[in-house]
Amino acid sequence: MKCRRCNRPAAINMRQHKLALCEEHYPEWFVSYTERAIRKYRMFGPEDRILVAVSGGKDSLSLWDVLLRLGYSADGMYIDLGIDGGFGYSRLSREKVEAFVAARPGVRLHVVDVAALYGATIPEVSARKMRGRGKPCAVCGLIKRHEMNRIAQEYGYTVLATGHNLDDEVAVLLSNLLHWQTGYLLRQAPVLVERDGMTRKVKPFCRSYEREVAAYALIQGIDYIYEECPYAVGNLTNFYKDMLARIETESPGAKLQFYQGFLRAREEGFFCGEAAEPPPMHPCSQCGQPTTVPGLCAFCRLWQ
Ligand code: Q46
Ligand code: ZN
Ligand code: ZN
Repeated sequence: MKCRRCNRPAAINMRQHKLALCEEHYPEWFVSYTERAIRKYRMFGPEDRILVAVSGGKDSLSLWDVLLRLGYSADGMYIDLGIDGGFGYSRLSREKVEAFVAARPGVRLHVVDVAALYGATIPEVSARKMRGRGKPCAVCGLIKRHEMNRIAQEYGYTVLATGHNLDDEVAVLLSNLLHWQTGYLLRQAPVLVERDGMTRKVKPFCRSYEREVAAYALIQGIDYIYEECPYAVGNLTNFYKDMLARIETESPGAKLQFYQGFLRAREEGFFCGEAAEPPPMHPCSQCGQPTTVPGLCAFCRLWQ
């Protein structure tokens, strides 16, 4: 397989785009493809201050790298969840993020250490709340959302960017459709606009396949943590990803069509009416962050 641009051996063949590119031309294409997604969905502009939520994985570190290459003002934020999993998951992922920053003088990283700040790691607080049953993912998601918005608001960032890729988005979309989670379907979008103390959220890799992001990280020499969070192993999202991968093998481009078709349906008013209106928000009586019910937000109730 030859590179479409220069005829040298291709490093990646993207059947969904009918495009093969070499090690030199692929990163250029990937960066400009991301830039086109940023513009198409009006995610942000050069005047915005962006906070990138980084986990130490390939998606978030590649996103930060791409935004810096494009010249955006982009700082990073890492949340140390205190997860060990027998191999020091949080310690290792934090090391990867810190090495990324050390190699790029002048970039700023915010580190939130959950145990140091609130007195318990994610598995500890979850075990207390769930009385030792189940995975800590619900508690983890709640804490991450709260802390990302808190840092964004406190430091005046106008945009919060996450590294969700197309494979993540279609797995969530399939799950939401299978269960007809209309509330979640309404909120699944490349951009969630800012409102009432909530910073705008964007997903610049929402049209990029996971293997495209992995190829970018590899070619650019971005060192990331290969292991997944130990609590992600065997979860339903990974099951949906496997199913969608089988469909994609038979029908290249199926994931992209599925996602873009969904976004078009939204634009054309497929999801409309009262349910499309987000519920009113109230400031939490303790931390001040927006919450749908007056009084304490779910985060403050958790630690109480
Ligand atoms: S929610 Fe669950 Fe993830 Fe938190 S505990 Fe790990 S798998 S990191 S996206
Ligand atoms: Zn080439
Ligand atoms: Zn609160």
